[in-house]
Amino acid sequence: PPLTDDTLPGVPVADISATGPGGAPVQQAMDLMREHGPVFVRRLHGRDTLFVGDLDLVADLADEQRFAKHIGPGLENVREFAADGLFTAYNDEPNWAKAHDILMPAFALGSMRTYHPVMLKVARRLIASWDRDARAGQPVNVPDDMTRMTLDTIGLAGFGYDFGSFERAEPHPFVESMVRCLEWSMTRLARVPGRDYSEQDAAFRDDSAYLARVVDDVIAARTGTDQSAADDLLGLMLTAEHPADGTTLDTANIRNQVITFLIAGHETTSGAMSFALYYLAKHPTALQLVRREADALWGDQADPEPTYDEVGRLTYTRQVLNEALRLWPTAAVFSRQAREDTLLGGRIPLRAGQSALVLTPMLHRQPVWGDNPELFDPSRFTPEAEAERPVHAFKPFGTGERACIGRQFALHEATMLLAMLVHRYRLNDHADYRLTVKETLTLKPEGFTLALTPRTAAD
Ligand code: MNH
Repeated sequence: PPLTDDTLPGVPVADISATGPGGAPVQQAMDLMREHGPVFVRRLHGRDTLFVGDLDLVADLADEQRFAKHIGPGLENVREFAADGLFTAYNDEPNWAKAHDILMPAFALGSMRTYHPVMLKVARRLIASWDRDARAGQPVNVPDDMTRMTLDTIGLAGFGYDFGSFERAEPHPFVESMVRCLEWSMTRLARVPGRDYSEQDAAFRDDSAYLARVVDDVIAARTGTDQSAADDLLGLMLTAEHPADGTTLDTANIRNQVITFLIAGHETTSGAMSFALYYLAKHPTALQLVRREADALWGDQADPEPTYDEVGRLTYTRQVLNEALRLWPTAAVFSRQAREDTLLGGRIPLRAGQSALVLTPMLHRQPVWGDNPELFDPSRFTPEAEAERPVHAFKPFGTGERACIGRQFALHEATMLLAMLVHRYRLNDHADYRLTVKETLTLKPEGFTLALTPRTAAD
């Protein structure tokens, strides 16, 4: 039964049926939370969603004994094209634990050494493209190019497959189909009962069939070759045996995992790098500090060759990325469900199976972040500041055993690229850009462009 006022004493209800969630449901929920406080129920055509941003309540939801990941309506929609891949698998679906156990070693910090050369190679593609644009006096579209870069990186590093995104004027069709699938997943949540959506659904089925075809190509390019056992993600998926029972992943599940990694592995990371560049373009002091850090490693080398260990020394650059992920965590919500009847925060009664949606951007603006949470300030992420802050105050990668498996991958790729770009270019905010955040399940700064000039020795 839907939640009602009575079942959640003291929790305000915001009914949005008149307007619907619109094209920016995350930002709408942020506004509602500013209005109603850090826990509220959003009601849409009689369907209720409990939104939580309050630190103590989120800390409670992070208790793995009492709560677990919930596949809510949004992820049920994503399941239509990612099925039992890691991101959308149910907790008790055997393929979740199996794939998790098989793939975890590929995401341990040490494995990033293996991916480093590929990440660098793709970073150089981006730089070659930006050099051409800079010479032509042509501004660059930041989120588009970040997406080219992250898609090529996960394709090559994970699956030995080259999307060649920088050789295309338009995004790779895989990206366009994927974005439409994500948009379908999001807008399907806003449907008005009784209306006809068969056209949208037919277009969605075409797109998801296309994603599956691309992925079958990616897999076919590898099976039966001497590369099938290569030590990347696809190699593990095709050959690694589960430590407990010696079985391998089945073919259908491998396809679902490849779709999952191609999507999860690039959308969120490209958004995070785009927001970080946006803040750097607007904050000269932070930019200066990143530049100093990069210059300390690479001086005036025209084409530095960052090493794996150097990326670990880019600590301020990493702080910038964390601060961008604080203000705009690019996967902005995650859902938790009660394992048993319980009292959330000791006061909100939830029955077994009932769920709550953590609204991460608002968690990241709670009083624990000080009295000016909207201010971009990377010094919030010095080791000293982090040691003093409650652990659950920062959750851009989710929580518990279903937290992001690709976190180190994303952070390594993004930290290296940001430092390389700041080392090489002056970032001119030529259009005096005003932030508008585009939502397609993930978040991006829409239409953000920069004009670049190569740095000279005097800069
Ligand atoms: Mn990622 C889960 C955010 C980069 C692959 N990711 C999650 C979750 C969040 C998240 C939040 C948890 C969702 C939930 O609880 O329902 N991920 C991010 C962000 C970035 C990111 C903000 C970049 C910045 N993610 C990546 C990269 C990869 C990846 C890169 C792969 C290379 N993420 C995953 C997978 C899961 C996940 C796979 C699901 C893990 C599981 O449930 O076992």
